[in-house]
Amino acid sequence: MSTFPWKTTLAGAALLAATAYAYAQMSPSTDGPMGMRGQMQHGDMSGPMAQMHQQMMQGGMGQGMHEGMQADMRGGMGMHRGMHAQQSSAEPDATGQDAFGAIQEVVQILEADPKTDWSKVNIAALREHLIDMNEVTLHAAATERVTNDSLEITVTGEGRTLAAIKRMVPAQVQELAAMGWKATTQELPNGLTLTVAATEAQPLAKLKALGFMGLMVQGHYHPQHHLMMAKGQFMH
Ligand SMILES: [Cu+2]
Repeated sequence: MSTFPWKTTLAGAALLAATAYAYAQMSPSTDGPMGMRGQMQHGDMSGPMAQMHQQMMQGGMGQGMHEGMQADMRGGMGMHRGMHAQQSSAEPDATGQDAFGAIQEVVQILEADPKTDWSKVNIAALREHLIDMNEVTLHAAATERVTNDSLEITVTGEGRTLAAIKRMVPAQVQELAAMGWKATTQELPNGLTLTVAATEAQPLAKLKALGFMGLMVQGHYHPQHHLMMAKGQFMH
Protein backbone atom coordinates (compact mmCIF):
# COMPACT_ATOMS: atom_id res chain seq x y z
CA MET A 1 0.00 0.00 0.00
CA SER A 2 1.39 3.38 -0.96
CA THR A 3 1.04 6.26 1.47
CA PHE A 4 1.62 8.85 -1.20
CA PRO A 5 -2.00 9.53 -2.22
CA TRP A 6 -2.97 9.86 1.43
CA LYS A 7 -0.22 12.39 2.12
CA THR A 8 -1.03 14.31 -1.02
CA THR A 9 -4.70 14.43 -0.07
CA LEU A 10 -3.92 15.46 3.48
CA ALA A 11 -1.47 18.14 2.41
CA GLY A 12 -3.99 19.38 -0.12
CA ALA A 13 -6.77 19.47 2.43
CA ALA A 14 -4.53 21.25 4.93
CA LEU A 15 -3.49 23.77 2.30
CA LEU A 16 -7.13 24.43 1.46
CA ALA A 17 -8.05 24.84 5.13
CA ALA A 18 -5.11 27.12 5.77
CA THR A 19 -5.96 29.16 2.69
CA ALA A 20 -9.56 29.54 3.87
CA TYR A 21 -8.37 30.45 7.34
CA ALA A 22 -5.89 33.02 6.10
CA TYR A 23 -8.48 34.46 3.75
CA ALA A 24 -10.91 34.83 6.63
CA GLN A 25 -8.23 36.78 8.52
CA MET A 26 -7.56 39.15 5.65
CA SER A 27 -9.51 42.36 5.19
CA PRO A 28 -12.14 42.14 2.44
CA SER A 29 -10.46 44.94 0.47
CA THR A 30 -7.25 42.96 -0.22
CA ASP A 31 -6.63 40.04 -2.56
CA GLY A 32 -9.20 37.30 -2.92
CA PRO A 33 -8.26 33.62 -2.86
CA MET A 34 -7.04 33.72 -6.46
CA GLY A 35 -4.56 36.46 -5.70
CA MET A 36 -3.20 34.47 -2.85
CA ARG A 37 -3.00 31.31 -4.91
CA GLY A 38 -0.88 33.16 -7.44
CA GLN A 39 1.52 34.28 -4.73
CA MET A 40 1.83 30.79 -3.32
CA GLN A 41 2.70 29.32 -6.69
CA HIS A 42 5.53 31.77 -6.97
CA GLY A 43 6.81 30.89 -3.52
CA ASP A 44 6.41 34.47 -2.33
CA MET A 45 6.61 34.56 1.46
CA SER A 46 5.59 38.20 1.84
CA GLY A 47 2.09 39.57 2.37
CA PRO A 48 -0.78 37.17 3.02
CA MET A 49 1.48 34.14 2.59
CA ALA A 50 3.76 35.31 5.40
CA GLN A 51 0.74 36.10 7.53
CA MET A 52 -0.63 32.61 6.97
CA HIS A 53 2.73 31.05 7.70
CA GLN A 54 3.01 32.97 10.95
CA GLN A 55 -0.45 31.90 12.01
CA MET A 56 0.41 28.29 11.34
CA MET A 57 3.59 28.48 13.35
CA GLN A 58 1.65 30.06 16.23
CA GLY A 59 -0.86 27.22 16.19
CA GLY A 60 -3.50 29.12 14.23
CA MET A 61 -4.70 25.93 12.58
CA GLY A 62 -7.54 23.88 14.06
CA GLN A 63 -6.09 21.65 16.75
CA GLY A 64 -7.42 18.42 15.24
CA MET A 65 -5.83 19.12 11.90
CA HIS A 66 -2.60 20.19 13.54
CA GLU A 67 -2.34 16.86 15.40
CA GLY A 68 -3.21 14.91 12.29
CA MET A 69 -0.46 16.63 10.34
CA GLN A 70 2.02 16.02 13.16
CA ALA A 71 1.17 12.32 13.27
CA ASP A 72 1.51 11.96 9.54
CA MET A 73 4.59 14.03 8.91
CA ARG A 74 6.42 13.59 12.20
CA GLY A 75 6.85 17.02 13.73
CA GLY A 76 5.30 20.43 13.95
CA MET A 77 6.81 21.47 10.64
CA GLY A 78 4.59 19.03 8.75
CA MET A 79 2.28 21.71 7.41
CA HIS A 80 5.19 23.88 6.42
CA ARG A 81 6.91 21.03 4.58
CA GLY A 82 3.69 19.90 2.95
CA MET A 83 3.22 23.32 1.45
CA HIS A 84 6.76 23.53 0.22
CA ALA A 85 6.44 20.10 -1.38
CA GLN A 86 3.67 21.52 -3.55
CA GLN A 87 5.58 24.49 -4.83
CA SER A 88 9.21 23.37 -5.12
CA SER A 89 11.28 20.29 -5.89
CA ALA A 90 11.94 17.57 -3.29
CA GLU A 91 13.89 18.43 -0.15
CA PRO A 92 16.47 15.99 1.30
CA ASP A 93 15.42 14.05 4.38
CA ALA A 94 18.75 12.53 5.52
CA THR A 95 20.32 14.23 8.55
CA GLY A 96 23.80 13.19 7.36
CA GLN A 97 24.81 11.35 10.54
CA ASP A 98 23.07 8.13 11.55
CA ALA A 99 23.14 8.60 15.35
CA PHE A 100 21.95 12.19 14.91
CA GLY A 101 19.09 10.90 12.76
CA ALA A 102 18.20 8.13 15.23
CA ILE A 103 18.05 10.63 18.13
CA GLN A 104 16.04 13.11 16.08
CA GLU A 105 13.50 10.42 15.20
CA VAL A 106 13.11 9.45 18.87
CA VAL A 107 12.78 13.09 19.99
CA GLN A 108 10.04 13.64 17.39
CA ILE A 109 8.19 10.53 18.63
CA LEU A 110 8.42 11.79 22.24
CA GLU A 111 7.25 15.28 21.25
CA ALA A 112 4.29 13.87 19.31
CA ASP A 113 3.17 11.75 22.29
CA PRO A 114 1.14 13.80 24.82
CA LYS A 115 1.79 11.06 27.40
CA THR A 116 5.58 11.60 27.33
CA ASP A 117 6.89 12.10 30.86
CA TRP A 118 9.58 14.73 30.32
CA SER A 119 10.78 14.36 33.92
CA LYS A 120 12.05 10.87 32.96
CA VAL A 121 13.26 11.49 29.42
CA ASN A 122 17.00 10.83 29.07
CA ILE A 123 18.35 11.62 25.61
CA ALA A 124 21.92 11.64 26.98
CA ALA A 125 21.58 7.92 27.87
CA LEU A 126 20.46 7.14 24.33
CA ARG A 127 23.41 9.10 22.96
CA GLU A 128 25.84 7.10 25.15
CA HIS A 129 24.32 3.86 23.86
CA LEU A 130 24.60 4.99 20.25
CA ILE A 131 28.27 5.78 20.92
CA ASP A 132 28.60 2.22 22.29
CA MET A 133 27.05 0.88 19.10
CA ASN A 134 29.43 2.95 17.02
CA GLU A 135 32.46 1.76 18.99
CA VAL A 136 31.50 -1.93 18.87
CA THR A 137 30.52 -1.81 15.19
CA LEU A 138 33.49 0.16 13.91
CA HIS A 139 36.36 -0.09 16.40
CA ALA A 140 36.21 -3.40 18.32
CA ALA A 141 38.78 -5.97 17.21
CA ALA A 142 37.38 -9.48 16.76
CA THR A 143 39.44 -12.66 16.34
CA GLU A 144 37.45 -15.78 15.54
CA ARG A 145 38.35 -19.46 15.82
CA VAL A 146 36.47 -22.74 15.80
CA THR A 147 36.82 -25.00 18.82
CA ASN A 148 34.70 -27.95 20.01
CA ASP A 149 31.91 -27.33 17.52
CA SER A 150 31.68 -23.73 18.72
CA LEU A 151 32.70 -20.37 17.37
CA GLU A 152 34.93 -18.60 19.86
CA ILE A 153 35.42 -14.88 19.31
CA THR A 154 37.92 -12.75 21.21
CA VAL A 155 36.61 -9.18 21.23
CA THR A 156 39.05 -6.51 22.39
CA GLY A 157 39.48 -2.76 22.48
CA GLU A 158 40.78 0.16 24.53
CA GLY A 159 39.20 3.04 26.43
CA ARG A 160 35.74 3.95 25.18
CA THR A 161 35.73 0.92 22.86
CA LEU A 162 36.47 -1.45 25.75
CA ALA A 163 33.66 0.05 27.85
CA ALA A 164 31.28 -0.37 24.93
CA ILE A 165 32.29 -4.03 24.39
CA LYS A 166 31.71 -4.84 28.07
CA ARG A 167 28.22 -3.31 27.95
CA MET A 168 27.00 -4.46 24.57
CA VAL A 169 28.29 -7.99 24.08
CA PRO A 170 26.91 -9.49 27.33
CA ALA A 171 23.59 -7.75 26.61
CA GLN A 172 23.54 -9.33 23.15
CA VAL A 173 24.32 -12.76 24.66
CA GLN A 174 21.17 -12.41 26.77
CA GLU A 175 19.19 -11.63 23.63
CA LEU A 176 20.75 -14.60 21.80
CA ALA A 177 19.92 -16.91 24.73
CA ALA A 178 16.33 -15.65 24.70
CA MET A 179 16.19 -16.64 21.00
CA GLY A 180 17.48 -20.15 21.80
CA TRP A 181 21.13 -19.65 20.86
CA LYS A 182 23.85 -21.21 23.04
CA ALA A 183 26.04 -18.18 23.70
CA THR A 184 28.24 -17.25 26.65
CA THR A 185 30.86 -14.63 27.49
CA GLN A 186 34.04 -14.74 29.53
CA GLU A 187 35.78 -11.60 30.75
CA LEU A 188 39.29 -10.66 29.59
CA PRO A 189 41.40 -7.71 30.84
CA ASN A 190 41.06 -5.95 27.47
CA GLY A 191 37.66 -7.31 26.37
CA LEU A 192 35.91 -10.64 26.46
CA THR A 193 35.53 -13.97 24.78
CA LEU A 194 32.19 -14.66 23.12
CA THR A 195 31.48 -18.35 22.54
CA VAL A 196 28.54 -19.58 20.49
CA ALA A 197 27.92 -23.32 20.27
CA ALA A 198 26.62 -24.79 17.02
CA THR A 199 23.12 -26.27 17.16
CA GLU A 200 20.79 -27.81 14.62
CA ALA A 201 19.10 -24.44 14.17
CA GLN A 202 22.42 -22.52 14.07
CA PRO A 203 25.01 -24.80 12.43
CA LEU A 204 28.70 -24.08 12.63
CA ALA A 205 28.94 -23.05 8.96
CA LYS A 206 26.40 -20.29 9.63
CA LEU A 207 28.13 -19.15 12.85
CA LYS A 208 31.45 -18.92 10.98
CA ALA A 209 29.83 -16.97 8.18
CA LEU A 210 28.09 -14.56 10.57
CA GLY A 211 31.18 -13.88 12.66
CA PHE A 212 31.20 -11.27 15.43
CA MET A 213 29.11 -8.62 13.74
CA GLY A 214 26.61 -11.05 12.24
CA LEU A 215 25.96 -12.32 15.78
CA MET A 216 25.70 -8.82 17.22
CA VAL A 217 22.90 -7.83 14.84
CA GLN A 218 20.66 -10.84 15.63
CA GLY A 219 17.23 -9.75 16.80
CA HIS A 220 15.72 -6.43 15.88
CA TYR A 221 15.23 -4.96 19.32
CA HIS A 222 17.52 -1.90 19.06
CA PRO A 223 15.05 0.66 17.66
CA GLN A 224 12.48 -0.28 20.33
CA HIS A 225 15.11 -0.27 23.09
CA HIS A 226 16.36 3.13 21.95
CA LEU A 227 12.92 4.63 22.49
CA MET A 228 12.72 3.00 25.93
CA MET A 229 16.17 4.35 26.83
CA ALA A 230 15.12 7.84 25.80
CA LYS A 231 12.01 7.49 27.98
CA GLY A 232 14.27 6.53 30.92
CA GLN A 233 12.71 3.02 31.06
CA PHE A 234 15.61 0.85 29.94
CA MET A 235 19.30 0.51 30.69
CA HIS A 236 21.81 -2.03 29.55
CU1 LIG B 1 21.09 0.06 20.14
